Amino acid sequence: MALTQDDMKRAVAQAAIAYVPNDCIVGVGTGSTANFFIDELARIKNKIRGAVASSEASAKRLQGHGIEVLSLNDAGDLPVYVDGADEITRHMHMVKGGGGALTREKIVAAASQKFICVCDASKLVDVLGKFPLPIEVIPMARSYIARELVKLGGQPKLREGFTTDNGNVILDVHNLQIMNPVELETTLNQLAGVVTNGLFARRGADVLLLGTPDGVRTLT
Ligand code: ABF
Repeated sequence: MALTQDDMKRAVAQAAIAYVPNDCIVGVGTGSTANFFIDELARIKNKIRGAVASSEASAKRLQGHGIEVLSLNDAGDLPVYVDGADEITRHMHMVKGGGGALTREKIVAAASQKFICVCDASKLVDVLGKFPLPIEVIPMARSYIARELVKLGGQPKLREGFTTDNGNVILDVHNLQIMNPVELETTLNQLAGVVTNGLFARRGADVLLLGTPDGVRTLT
C-alpha cells in the first residue's frame, strides 16, 4: 500500500529520535511533522530531561505527554533541535514560518548545536520562494516594510487575523525566486521593524531526514 504524507512524516519523526542524546534537553519545533516528533519523544520521555518548545502549541503538546517544558533561558545551549520546514534545498537552506512560529524557531535553532530538519519529500525544492516567505514584523512598521519588500521584487500580503506568539504580525511575500538565500536573509534582517524573516540560510539544517515513498533519506 502506498505511503501517505502522514506516514512519511511519522517515519522521519521516528528517525529523528536517533539524534536525541540520553539525558538531554531537546529543542522542539512546530507544525504537523514536529507534532509527530513530539509523539515519538513521548515514548522515550524517561530518557530525556525535558524540552524547549518553539511555540505555545508545541509546549502544550509536550506537556500533554508529561514532558517537562523549560524556558530557553533556563536550559542553556541545546545539543539538538528538531523541526520541519516549508521548503528546503539540497544546500540545507530553508523557508520556514508557515505556521507563524519563525521567531522562536530561529532562536531555538541558533541556540542548538545540531538542526535536524524533518520533512516529507514535497518540501525539497531547487529554488526557494514558491512557498510565500513569512516575515514577522512589528505592527507599526507593516506598511513601510511592505513597500520595501515590493522594491525587492516581492508581493507582500498581510496574514489576516493572525498575531504571533510575540504579539506581532506576519507579511507573506509571494513571487520571490530566491537565488541567493544567505544574501536575502541578511538584507531582510536590516529592514527596521523586521523581527525575523523566514529564511533559515545563514544557519541552515545540519541533517535533513526526508520522507519518501521508498523510506527515509538522510541528507547532510
Ligand atoms: C514549522 O512548521 C515551520 O517553520 C513550518 O512553517 C511548518 C512546517 O509544518 P509541517 O510540518 O506541518 O509541514 O516547522
